[in-house]
Amino acid sequence: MASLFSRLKKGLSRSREGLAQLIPGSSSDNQVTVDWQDVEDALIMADCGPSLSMSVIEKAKKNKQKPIEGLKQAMLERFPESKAIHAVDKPPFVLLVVGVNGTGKTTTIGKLATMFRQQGKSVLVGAGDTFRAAAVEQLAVWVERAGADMVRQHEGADPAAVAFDTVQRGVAREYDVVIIDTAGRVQTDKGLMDELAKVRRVIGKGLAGAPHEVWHVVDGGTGHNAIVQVDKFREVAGTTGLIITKLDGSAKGGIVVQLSDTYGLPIRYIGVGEALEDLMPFDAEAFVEGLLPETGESADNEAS
Ligand SMILES: Nc1nc2c(ncn2[C@@H]2O[C@H](COP(=O)(O)OP(=O)(O)O)[C@@H](O)[C@H]2O)c(=O)[nH]1
Ligand SMILES: [Mg+2]
Repeated sequence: MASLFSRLKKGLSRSREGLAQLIPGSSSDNQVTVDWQDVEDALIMADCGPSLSMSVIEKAKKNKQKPIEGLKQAMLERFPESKAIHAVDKPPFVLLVVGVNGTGKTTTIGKLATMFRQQGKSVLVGAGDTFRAAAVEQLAVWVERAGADMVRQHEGADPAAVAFDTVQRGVAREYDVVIIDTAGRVQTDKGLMDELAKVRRVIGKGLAGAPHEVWHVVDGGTGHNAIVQVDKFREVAGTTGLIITKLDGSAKGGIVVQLSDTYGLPIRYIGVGEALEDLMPFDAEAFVEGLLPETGESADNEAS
């Protein structure tokens, strides 16, 4: 876990280092002068969004701690209270994974399947991205590595039919966890979004009350468009949680705070790399620690 956190920190380093120049965290007194306008601009550049950045700064200014502590606290308050993942009385737990193309859905499903297998659970994955044969093959590789099983049909098959089959088999064979992959789609494509609504509906016909969770995978580097995507998918697919990927890369990170603040949706996991183990359960405190400069860390000793 320590190494995953260091990957996150590395990914967020640009934002953090920029902020470290502006907030002299090492200064032990709380009278130190901070140009809050500059800090606000830096938060906006880190994708925190103008209105969130403004209100966080207002709050931080009033906090009576060291500026950096005040800012951390103000930011932490923007995350919804943690909410347990829907527990099922009787397996399978059915998870639907949605999001636009290339955000990391299939990779994340491989990571999740691995995690569930490590917890000793049986896992069945439905290859709901039937548009390209390559997509099914990619998923098959992950599923095999994870030691999970998969339901697939021919290329071009109806994704709703695949989802239905997967859930039915998951129930019949008493799997602990069923995960349904879907094809990427842009939120503006009505036909594809309608199809996603159908996938969701049909899953409920396979098992009443399913899907128990719908996780929207968002690329952490998407910027403001992520806000629009989350809104649209929420409406069509009934999103219950978010996964933000690629936070090891050039992501600015503030989008994580903005998304959870805007929709009050829990962030379940974050992706910090392409390998099976590069998935971290989301922890708001650890995240804010990674995004903002360390207490006691000044612009000078950050330079190394
Ligand atoms: N650096 C990095 N790359 C990722 C992460 N998650 C996924 N990817 C990469 O993003 C690309 C698209 O992933 P894929 O799972 O096929 O996306 P999908 O179209 O949503 O299913 C692949 O090259 C993945 O290796 C992550 O957390 N970090
Ligand atoms: Mg995919």
